[in-house]
Amino acid sequence: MVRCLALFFIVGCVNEVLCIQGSCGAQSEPAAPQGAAGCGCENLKRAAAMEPVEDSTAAADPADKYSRDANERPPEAQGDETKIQSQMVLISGGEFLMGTDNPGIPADGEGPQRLVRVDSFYMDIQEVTNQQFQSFVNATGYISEAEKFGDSFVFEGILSESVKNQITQAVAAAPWWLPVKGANWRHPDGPDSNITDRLDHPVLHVSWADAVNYCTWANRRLPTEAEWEYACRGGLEDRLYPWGNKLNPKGQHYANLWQGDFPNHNSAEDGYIKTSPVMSFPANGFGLYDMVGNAWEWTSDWWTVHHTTDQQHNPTGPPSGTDKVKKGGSYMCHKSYCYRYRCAARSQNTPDSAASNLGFRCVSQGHR
Ligand SMILES: *[C@@H]1O[C@H](CO)[C@@H](O)[C@H](O)[C@H]1NC(C)=O
Ligand SMILES: *[C@@H]1O[C@H](CO)[C@@H](O)[C@H](O)[C@H]1NC(C)=O
Ligand SMILES: [Ca+2]
Ligand SMILES: [Ca+2]
Repeated sequence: MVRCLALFFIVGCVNEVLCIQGSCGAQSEPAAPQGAAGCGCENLKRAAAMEPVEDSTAAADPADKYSRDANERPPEAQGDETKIQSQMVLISGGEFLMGTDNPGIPADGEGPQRLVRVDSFYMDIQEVTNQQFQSFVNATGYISEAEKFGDSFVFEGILSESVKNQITQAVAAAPWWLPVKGANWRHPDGPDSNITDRLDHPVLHVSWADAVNYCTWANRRLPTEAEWEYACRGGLEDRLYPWGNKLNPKGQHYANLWQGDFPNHNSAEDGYIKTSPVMSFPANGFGLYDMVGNAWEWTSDWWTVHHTTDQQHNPTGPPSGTDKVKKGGSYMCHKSYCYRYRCAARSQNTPDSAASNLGFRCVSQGHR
């Protein structure tokens, strides 16, 4: 642990011990064709010893401090917020095959395929944007966990040279991730960046608690993994992607992913090197945008790689754990390192971690 704690972060992978030895990708999944299946582009976690210093109760009990009740505002202000909330679409409940028997990354617990039933719910058609998160922060004074910690993970490729030059130590196992002081949702590419020209992009650098607090404030909640995956599939059965099995049908891009050689060259054939404005690519059969790609999305489930094949109804994952499930992959995902832009794919982060490719969307039981 010592070496990683010195960085204040470790790069987590399926086997934490290997990460600490600084070679998680190569050792954790020697048989996987995707090489760094355990770490790839994604699994970041804060060292357990590092806790935010103030106001940890806010994260523990989101319903309390950041609920609408606790933040009464004049009706006209509430009207503005309602306008700025994402449109939602009804996802009619039903049965579906969750997971896959042909896992792209077996170590992630993508299988076995299993019959799952979910009740109807409403889902944001888009990832929560910077502007939406800003309206929440303006209304509540919420301070995100990355702001409390004072730093967050930023992909090296989007940092300015001046910021990069100030960072002497990268993470050995995944040198493209740098812990950057002053990186947070307001400064997604590091302290010298801002969100003024990307208010309609997904909010980034949000921890799991930040996401829960936002959804709670909006009278919504995070989706369970089962709800998220059911929604991702858009009514198709046993397909890789929300739109089918071909990554680029008719040569078209259906998601903001990485083209080129990860991590050195991003050819941006899909039009975007970093995040894209939400809804820049076609919706799936349920009218949902960017379910794969653009930003990873937090779910409410704790992480496990072991799943029952008994039929489940509204499964919510294990009762406890150390990591939360995230779904969908991001603009950094390429098949060579992160074949996780599939509906069955999954990955995890400690709830307090944040990064320049991780966001969320909300769901609710009732229409708004
Ligand atoms: C939040 O407040 C800032 C500062 O007053 C303002 O510039 C911004 O437009 C507000 N954002 C939203 C979404 O209301
Ligand atoms: C935001 O960043 C842009 C360049 O990306 C810069 O031109 C602008 O001045 C910045 N705005 C603020 C308020 O810092
Ligand atoms: Ca892209
Ligand atoms: Ca997404």
